[in-house]
Amino acid sequence: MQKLSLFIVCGLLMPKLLFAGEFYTDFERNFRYVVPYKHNTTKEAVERSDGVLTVTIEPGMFGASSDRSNGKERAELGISLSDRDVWVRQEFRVRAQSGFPTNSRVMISQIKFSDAPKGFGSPPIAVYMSQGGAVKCNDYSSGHPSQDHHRLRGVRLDDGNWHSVVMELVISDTAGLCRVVVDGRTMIEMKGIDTHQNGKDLVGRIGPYRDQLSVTQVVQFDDWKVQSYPKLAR
Ligand SMILES: [Ca+2]
Repeated sequence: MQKLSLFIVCGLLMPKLLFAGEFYTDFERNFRYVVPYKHNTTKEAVERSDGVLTVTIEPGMFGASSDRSNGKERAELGISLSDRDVWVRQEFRVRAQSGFPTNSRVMISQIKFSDAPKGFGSPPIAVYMSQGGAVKCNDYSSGHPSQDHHRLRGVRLDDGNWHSVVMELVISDTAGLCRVVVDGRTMIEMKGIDTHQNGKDLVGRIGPYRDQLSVTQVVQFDDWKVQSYPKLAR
């Protein structure tokens, strides 16, 4: 509570310096999101009913201009975050409905800067439903993305049950943090790293992004929450 009070006071004193934001939907009603690429495959892929978001990704859903030539397909939803924010948290519940298991790469969530410099396209944090579930953190300190990417242990994200995912990121050139917690267990954690992708707009994203496949995959989401706060407030 003390930290919260401090934050509110700081927010009043320095509203331009200290931006804080929070987005939440339980998918019971319509909500606003951004499509963080050119062609709106998302509109075609998403359906909201019974308080759950269902995303159906089909062959040929090329979202970004380069997807067709790069052999990628996607149907993502994004929440824009202030680039002044240094601490970002994205959480949701997710379950596989069909098209799994697969070893072909299927990302289901990432936090990413748009327009990152060439060679910096790999996001600082990502979660996959392929390989039974996997996580990734990137450290850019060497001048290129250096990743720790590994499969989840002790849980399968693609087993058809609901799973909770919490992604935390501190954006920093030297003191960054990347952490993913699944069903209450920390699956990856990197501290003191360079998480700054040096792009333009920071966006929290859910929805499949995959290497091109000939099968349809269905993934459901619920309780999507995105928060961003200045590090000082924590
Ligand atoms: Ca719900």
